[in-house]
Amino acid sequence: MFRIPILGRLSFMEYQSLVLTAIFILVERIISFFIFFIPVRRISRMLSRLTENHLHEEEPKHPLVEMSCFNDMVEYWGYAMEEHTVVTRDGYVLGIHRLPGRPNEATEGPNRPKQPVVLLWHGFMMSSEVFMCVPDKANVLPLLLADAGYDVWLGNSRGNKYSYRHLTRRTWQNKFWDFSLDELAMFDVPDTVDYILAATGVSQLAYVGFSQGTCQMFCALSSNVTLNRKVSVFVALAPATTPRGFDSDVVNAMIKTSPQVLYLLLGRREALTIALTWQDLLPVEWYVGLLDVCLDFLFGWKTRNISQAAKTVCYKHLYSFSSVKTIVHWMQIIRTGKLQFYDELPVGPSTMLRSGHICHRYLTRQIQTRIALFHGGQDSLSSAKQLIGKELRSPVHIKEIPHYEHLDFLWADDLRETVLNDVMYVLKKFGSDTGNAAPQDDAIDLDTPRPERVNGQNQDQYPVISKPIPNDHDPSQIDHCPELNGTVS
Ligand SMILES: *[C@@H]1O[C@H](CO)[C@@H](O)[C@H](O)[C@H]1NC(C)=O
Ligand SMILES: *[C@@H]1O[C@H](CO)[C@@H](O)[C@H](O)[C@H]1NC(C)=O
Ligand SMILES: CC(=O)N[C@H]1CO[C@H](CO)[C@@H](O)[C@@H]1O
Repeated sequence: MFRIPILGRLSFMEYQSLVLTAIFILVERIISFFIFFIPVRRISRMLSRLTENHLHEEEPKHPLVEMSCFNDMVEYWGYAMEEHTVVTRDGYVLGIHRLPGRPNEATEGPNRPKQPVVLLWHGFMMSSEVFMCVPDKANVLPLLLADAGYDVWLGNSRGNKYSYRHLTRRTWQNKFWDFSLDELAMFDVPDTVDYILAATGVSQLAYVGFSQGTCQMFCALSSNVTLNRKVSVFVALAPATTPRGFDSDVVNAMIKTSPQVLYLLLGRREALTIALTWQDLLPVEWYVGLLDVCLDFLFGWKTRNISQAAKTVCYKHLYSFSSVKTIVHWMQIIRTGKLQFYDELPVGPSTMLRSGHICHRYLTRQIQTRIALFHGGQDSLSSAKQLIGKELRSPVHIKEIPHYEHLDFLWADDLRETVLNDVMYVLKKFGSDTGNAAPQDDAIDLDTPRPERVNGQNQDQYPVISKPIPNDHDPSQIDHCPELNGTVS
């Protein structure tokens, strides 16, 4: 059969879908080119009026719908916030956010008590907004944590809305976007952790990641021994390390192609900026509908557990910039089924080259930090099964929510009862051994029936634990990996 050099690994069917994808992307490029010249706001308003005629009794919109940045959202809830900049060792300038405490609480001055610190990190092509934009206050994790007495920090990966800067590279240059998951794990995560520890004066922090936010931490912890000592507990929401792929055949065909083809289709810089154009152009109801269709097409998610009201607010905060190289890296991971470094070798028919080539893996079994996993039964991207099975040593807490898909871990209506209460419990139990402070007991008000307190020792009777927690992370139960012997005390 006739085979084309780079696309040689594709069957004719896959080749067809790839061509369709190319045409689709080309058409989008053309549309966005023209949209660039026309007044987007006017068209958007026109379209809105069109839809309003259809919806007679329109509900008043939540004020958060109109807010386009993190600061406004925090202000809306009446909390204090700070902005900090982390300069990574390779020169990227990351904008990170901090909620230092409860509303109207004195957060300045030398008398400020040391609080336990928690760092939240968003997923792929997102920003820290995804944690803040939830319209139902009971489900806003940063606020819950701030109320409970934590010093809450939110990270932003390089290239996204809040980290769109580099000391010397410019965002229109290809080299600005020359980063994959490796750089997130090697620079963004450890450098942010170091910055926060220096700023707060504590020796350890707790980390809560969502999706790619978990993947980058798994990579960082398995390749950096020092970091293991600086993270007290790592809470992984919807962990994704080796996702099994997409629902759509077109996209699966893209996975099989070589990086060259993806770079050809998507360019070498920011990925899918078109999403922002659609977001500005379409009335919010249409945009929500469009995104629902896309999520169903790509991943088979039905998003039934996220209310329409939550979608109207949250979907507007779903997309932020990332690099095409990160997409390519994810595709490589999906194709090989292994959590590995970005593979620089062009994958082609040249099997000769491959025998002399190995792609390094991130060995998650080496991780010493305590890990808690929260995963969904309906989540097509979840890698919890592999992680629990053999990729991790005993996690300290595992909970499966059978009806949850990926995004439910951010925005589901019953998030508080199913996930957040448990997260608070895990953080309280494992996340505060800073040697300096523990969250004040009375401050944690979870609206759930709490067991009677006996001499202040009630922690172990807390409700809703799906798997018994092994008695504090006992190091003797761990089979030490030879590489790490003696390095971690
Ligand atoms: C490992 O992590 C530590 C702590 O965050 C950081 O200071 C150090 O630079 C990292 N090392 C490497 C090689 O990335
Ligand atoms: C690693 O440490 C364990 C326990 O301290 C010890 O039994 C084992 O022999 C060590 N392995 C190596 C390769 O040093
Ligand atoms: C409350 C609610 O709508 N729950 C739904 C969550 O999603 C599952 C399937 O994905 C549905 O069966 C539930 O009804």
